Amino acid sequence: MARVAIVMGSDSDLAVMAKAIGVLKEFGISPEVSVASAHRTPDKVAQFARNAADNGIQVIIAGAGMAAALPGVIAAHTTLPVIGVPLSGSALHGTDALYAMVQMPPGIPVATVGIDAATNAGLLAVAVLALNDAELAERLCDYRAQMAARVEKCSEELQERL
Ligand code: RP5
Repeated sequence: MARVAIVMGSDSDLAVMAKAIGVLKEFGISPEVSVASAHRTPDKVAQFARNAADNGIQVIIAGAGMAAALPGVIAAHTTLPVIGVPLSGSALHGTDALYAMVQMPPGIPVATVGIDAATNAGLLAVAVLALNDAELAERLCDYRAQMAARVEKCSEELQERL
């Protein structure tokens, strides 16, 4: 049973949202992935969100572009944590989606990551799950340590090149 659900407003969002799928898989988490639109398929979105907790979902990642209502509408129908990924493929380069997601009214929060920052959305979902999963928490610490080691290596190599 999937613990994380990834929803995107269109299949045109997949290229970016694949980064969230990829990082979750690095942690051994297979997300449930679907396309649903707050504007084009509103009933599907509401039904998905209302049933998500009963279906074993613990965190929802929702990516959308333009007037990106998707994560907010999902959050309106569930108390599960919702992570929003604003996507850039619009005339406003994702600032429209960013504002739509981050400016939620008090009471219905969406944890909004940066424009196209689907990797961070995946990592935030891992962090939420890690609260009740010691093995995952350890893997998250290892991930951070590896990242720090890569930065150190880059720094040393840069110094050698100068
Ligand atoms: C949004 O409109 C989707 O999330 C997508 O980012 C954007 C364009 O969708 P398509 O016209 O490519 O289906 O709802």
